[in-house]
Amino acid sequence: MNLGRTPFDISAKTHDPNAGLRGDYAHMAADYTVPQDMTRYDAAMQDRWQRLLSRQLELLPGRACRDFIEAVTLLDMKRGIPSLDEVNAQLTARTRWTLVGVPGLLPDDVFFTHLAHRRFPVTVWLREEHEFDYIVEPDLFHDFFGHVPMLFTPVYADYLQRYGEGGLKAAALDGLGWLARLYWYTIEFGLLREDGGVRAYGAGILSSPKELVYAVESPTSRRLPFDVLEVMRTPYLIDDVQAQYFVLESFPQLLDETAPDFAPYYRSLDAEAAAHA
Ligand code: HBI
Ligand code: FE
Repeated sequence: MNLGRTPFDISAKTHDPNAGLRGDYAHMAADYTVPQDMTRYDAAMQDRWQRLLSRQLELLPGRACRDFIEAVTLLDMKRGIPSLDEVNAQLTARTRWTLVGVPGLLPDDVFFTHLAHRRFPVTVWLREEHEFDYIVEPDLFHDFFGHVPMLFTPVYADYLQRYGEGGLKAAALDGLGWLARLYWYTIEFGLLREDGGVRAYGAGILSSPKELVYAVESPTSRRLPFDVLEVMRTPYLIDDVQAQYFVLESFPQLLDETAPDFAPYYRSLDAEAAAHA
């Protein structure tokens, strides 16, 4: 059952899959990649990058998971807007992932294909000043600061490739809506039990000043034990803090619980949804 738009289902916007998106899709390669032109980041953008970065770095201790903080230290993003090629030298050696520049959101099948080949798409443009606190589409800061550090964790890196492979299968089983929820509640808004508390590993949480505090510390945020089927049953909000979060006991749990083939999950979820229709 298609539950409607996945958060970034750009093909749903118009017949032209890239209409209404702000990136420059005119000069991309067949796989939607574009070169990252470091000369286009002017002084204002570099300054904005430093302010976005400083604000998040201050919030990380006690809220971001250990692996994320270790990778952020290694990446040393205060040197300025990172060059994907430079980071690839470290990343590829560590987990065989490669960062590729993209103009922005990609059609699901293109996105999944990159992940399935251990290529992470990173948006090459940075948000405008008026979007400092909130941006609808993922920009360079969300993608790089939020997503890239976790790619240095082998188990997470394997899960992300598995997710891409699963996405290509889900498309054939009409299970994209269910699978998008797994993406949302792990890769974007996942929490991990660590050091007797809860820490964030999801990019959407880690790149948001408000949500990083809310998800990890707020007494009103609901934190549920991670369960794949329960995650797939749970709709999500795109433009507000989440009504609930799912907490992993460990990263290996993520890999183990998503090892089975999801086709039976999709069938039972479709049946449940039909029964409640
Ligand atoms: N494209 N560049 C980019 N980044 C994403 O995070 C992304 C995407 N396309 C589709 C998508 N995410 C979601 O639909 C996932 O559920 C696949
Ligand atoms: Fe993201």
